[in-house]
Amino acid sequence: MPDRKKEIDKAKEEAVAENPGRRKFLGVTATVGALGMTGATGAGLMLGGSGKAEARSRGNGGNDIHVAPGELDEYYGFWSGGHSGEVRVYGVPSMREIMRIPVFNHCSASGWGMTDESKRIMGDSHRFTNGDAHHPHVSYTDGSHDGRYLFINDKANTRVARIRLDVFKTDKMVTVPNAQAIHGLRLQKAPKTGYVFANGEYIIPQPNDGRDLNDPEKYWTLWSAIDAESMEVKWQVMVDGNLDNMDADYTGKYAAATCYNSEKAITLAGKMRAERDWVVVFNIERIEAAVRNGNFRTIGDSDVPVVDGRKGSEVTRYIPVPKNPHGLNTSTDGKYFIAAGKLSPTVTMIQIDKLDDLFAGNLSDERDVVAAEPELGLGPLHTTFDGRGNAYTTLFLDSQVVKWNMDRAVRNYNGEDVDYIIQKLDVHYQPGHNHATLAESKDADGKWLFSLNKFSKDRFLPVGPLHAENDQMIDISGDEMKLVHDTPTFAEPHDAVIIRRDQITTSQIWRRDDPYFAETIEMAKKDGVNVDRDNKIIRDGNKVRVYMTSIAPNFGITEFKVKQGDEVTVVVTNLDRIEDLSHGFCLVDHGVSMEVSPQQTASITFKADKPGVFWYYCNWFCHALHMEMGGRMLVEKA
Ligand code: CUK
Ligand code: CUA
Ligand code: CA
Repeated sequence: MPDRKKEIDKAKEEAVAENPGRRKFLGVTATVGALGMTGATGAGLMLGGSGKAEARSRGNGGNDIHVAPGELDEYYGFWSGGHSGEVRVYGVPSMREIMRIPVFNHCSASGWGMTDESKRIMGDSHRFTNGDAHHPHVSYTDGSHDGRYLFINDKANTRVARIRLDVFKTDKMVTVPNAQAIHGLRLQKAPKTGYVFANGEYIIPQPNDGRDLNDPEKYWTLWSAIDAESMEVKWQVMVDGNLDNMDADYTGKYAAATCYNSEKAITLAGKMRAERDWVVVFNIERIEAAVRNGNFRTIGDSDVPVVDGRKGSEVTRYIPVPKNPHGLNTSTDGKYFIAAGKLSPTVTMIQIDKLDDLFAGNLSDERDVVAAEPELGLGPLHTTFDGRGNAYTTLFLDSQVVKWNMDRAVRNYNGEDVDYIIQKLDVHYQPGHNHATLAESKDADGKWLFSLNKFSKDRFLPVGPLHAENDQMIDISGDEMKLVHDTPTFAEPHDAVIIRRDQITTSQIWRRDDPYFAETIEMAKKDGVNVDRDNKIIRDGNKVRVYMTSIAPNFGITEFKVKQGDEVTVVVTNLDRIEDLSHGFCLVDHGVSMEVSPQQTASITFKADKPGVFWYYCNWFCHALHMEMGGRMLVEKA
């Protein structure tokens, strides 16, 4: 593998040196995938003449949309799975689904939610089998993605999870106290992702212990900062109104969130009463200072410091914007927070370099930080960027994506007679988020744009009343946006993040000392078992621990006996070292199933509550004799 990667990188460098032009670079990049499979012959063939790569198939804007069998994609795309609770990994631009990462859901295949390792990670919230994952974001160093972690919110059960991008597994999960429904979630971009910021969406009594049930005036929500390494909630800020979406700046100093319910209403009509709601801006240094100086309270039985950030506080500012804003996106040049109007046809551009003055009290009005408020169309929800000064905003009601120029919008706002709208493209239908390649980092490259449309209607074969959604791929590398592909998706990607493949380094097999299963190995040690070698059954009262190895096509133990009522833990260690040689352990009629990938130790606990013979088998196809890989659990009648 490393040699192949070096070869690819070298070929890329040579290609760029020969063909600095954008189109040529794109063409060559796609051929580098082929080189990965064919080696030096491919290099000679494709890179020998600078023009040859041009012959490949292309999207209308100039981007190559064709990724041939065996070629690798240029980007990883992480799509949130909405109320399916998972994360999906696509290769971009092929839009081949490469992997699903279970997070807040439980997974029949991998055993996520069933295994002892996943239960430890999920903690108490393991009792929930659903989640609502909206906002996936990859960690940063200095405004660029560093490929260490992906973080995602759970609106349904108020959680935040972390996924390790070396193994593509969820490895931490935290339930956020004092909040209800984590919605907007973003990361500190610079100097690195120290904090994960999380919006509590709904306003609730504080503490929510039965007091003030029907007194919305006494409901509040909190904005939380979670330590990206420990995944502990470090501090929270109490705010007025609710919190919807958010983003952080590129300096590490500020973050901003939209609020659609400044009214503190509990009905739909009430939430639309005011002509203006607001964007709350958080001053992170000031919040940290308040925590340091003991200027906080705690709420209920949580010991997380809560700083008062309600109107008039020193740690926040409330910037009035047209009613019921939704998306909030930081432009990749670091200049603006852009809040989408939703009920207003405008977006509000907040000039980040004016925020120091706003907090210092040097501005007469909060609105003085508004650099422009361009009118874009009906139902603006979210904005993304191409790194060339243009922004792309979804128009939910118009079913369009509008491409507009930020600089010209500002000049227009200042009275110049200049048009800022470049193009409107129909999408199918009713887009929510959109997302361009690398567009949450300073490396935005303006190649591909995805419009995550909430309705597909007639775009796919009918499958009954419930329809797929439609994530449309748009080539934005040229002057014009061109629609190039429809991707049906199941409920319900809200958001996505797309990063270059070289920004992630994966492990092809597990490290034996991986913390993911260290506790299981610790347990084995206490039982005097070396899981790398031993096949042993330990009886401990009515608990039975069965330690077995697996090497294709054999389990180390093919028969074990327990008593009816015993609590059984099966620990399987896959001793195969070969890439892609995963085994599984499935015990029939017990709801027991798990993945055991190369060099992984996995463990699952269940009750042997029925007497009789129960077969277990390997459920990841591993060998010509995979069907034969199994054994029996013999359960004696109590
Ligand atoms: S939200 Cu769903 S379309 Cu959760 Cu970012 Cu706007
Ligand atoms: Cu081991 Cu299938
Ligand atoms: Ca409102």
